[in-house]
Amino acid sequence: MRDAVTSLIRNYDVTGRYLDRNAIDSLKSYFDTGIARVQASAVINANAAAIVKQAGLQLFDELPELIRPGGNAYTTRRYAACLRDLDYYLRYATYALVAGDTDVLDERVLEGLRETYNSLGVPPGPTVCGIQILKAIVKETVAEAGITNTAFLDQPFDYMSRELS
Ligand code: CYC
Repeated sequence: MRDAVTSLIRNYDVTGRYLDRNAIDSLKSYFDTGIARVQASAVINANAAAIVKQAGLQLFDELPELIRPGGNAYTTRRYAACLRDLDYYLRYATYALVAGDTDVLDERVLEGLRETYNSLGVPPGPTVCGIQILKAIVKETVAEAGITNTAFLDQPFDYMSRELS
């Protein structure tokens, strides 16, 4: 599992280079957002249950066919699996936010997930919709907590969305 610093060092080490201007700029931007990343993850952590609950309500409100007979989230077991998946996405997003790197998402969330979803008929479009709803609620919640300069919040959610599309 890599973070912004170990990823960068690995890239430079492979080619035996000293850290150049680009490296310094990218390290600087990571460290400059460091405190805000930690604060945002603390806010998400404190509100995780409410964020997941609201995201689920909004998802099923926008796509009610998911919870009707024949929908992939129909039956309480599958409804619960869907909320659990949203909770996974949120929790791993906080790890990626603090790490400043999406490697943890590849390794722990996305590896093999598309195949699993395919075999269970979990629809990718609505899953991506759920991840984007989570992102919007997270941005709102973090902004309400008074944390500014939070452009970095999009990355893990958009990355998971892209990989599942
Ligand atoms: C199922 N979601 C699953 C399964 C896995 C994951 C492995 C199959 C096994 C199980 O049911 O537990 C996902 N597991 C993960 C992830 C990790 C992991 C991401 C990384 C930590 O360990 N259905 C919908 C919605 C969507 C949904 C669009 C919610 C956003 O219609 C999710 N996932 C969903 C559902 C199932 C599922 C309904 C159960 C499908 C079934 O068993 O028929």
